[in-house]
Amino acid sequence: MIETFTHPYPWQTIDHTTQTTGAAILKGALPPTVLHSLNAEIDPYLETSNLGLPATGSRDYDKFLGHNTIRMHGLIEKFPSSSDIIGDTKIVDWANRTMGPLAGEVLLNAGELIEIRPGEPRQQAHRDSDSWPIPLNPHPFIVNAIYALDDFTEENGATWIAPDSWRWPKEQRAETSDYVRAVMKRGDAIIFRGDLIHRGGANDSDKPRRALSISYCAGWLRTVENTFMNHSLANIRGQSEQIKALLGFGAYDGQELLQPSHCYI
Ligand SMILES: O=C(O)CCC(=O)C(=O)O
Ligand SMILES: [Fe+2]
Repeated sequence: MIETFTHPYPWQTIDHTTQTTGAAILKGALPPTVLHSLNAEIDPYLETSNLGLPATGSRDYDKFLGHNTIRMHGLIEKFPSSSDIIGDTKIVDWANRTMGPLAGEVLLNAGELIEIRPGEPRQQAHRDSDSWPIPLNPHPFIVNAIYALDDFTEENGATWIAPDSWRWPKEQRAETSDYVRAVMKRGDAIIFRGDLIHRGGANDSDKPRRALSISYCAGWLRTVENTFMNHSLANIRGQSEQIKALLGFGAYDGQELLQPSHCYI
């Protein structure tokens, strides 16, 4: 079971849980109004745009991303309601505390819409920290928040999570019995260390499973999403200082959290 927390969130306990077993579910992480407006922005976009099906040039990476899975970045530009989620102070503060000893300043690693469509098999098990060739560490250098925009069920692809697996040797694989499933109501979120083994589930239902995956990483890492190129300057200029800093529009001093005055646009 993944420890589950309700409002008002007891952050000291949540910090301890995510630091140790590695994951926690936050009930009602998204206010209903935000959930509603975000889905209302995504629906027409998916109907009218080129669906973001993978064509990376690597057959293995495309398989990892999923041939029946919509993935989109540049969320702030595409879906205005996503900026409140990406810049949500309580989650960004949690990311800072969790990675603090390693991270200095924290960046948005990737803001991703992940819509697993019917027929998608379960994803390859991985750690999000595998993006970089860095040994596992007592403190993570990436953390993730996956927000359920649809109910997550075992049938429609609720995320598989292997608690404690960040402590394992890097090459140790997770057995089926090592996993728990992030069954959640829409609006809930699972927050976890990015060095925890996990994977998206198979969607054996007849409806999509929609989520936002918002990951934050240490400021000294090369982010998976190229946030500079994925957002227009005109849009970024209108965003909060917190968002500008998270997207990397600031000087990196290696120690302190970026103060708003340091942002250079
Ligand atoms: O969609 C999910 O539940 C998890 C996806 C994931 O872990 C990933 O793509 O890195
Ligand atoms: Fe992942």
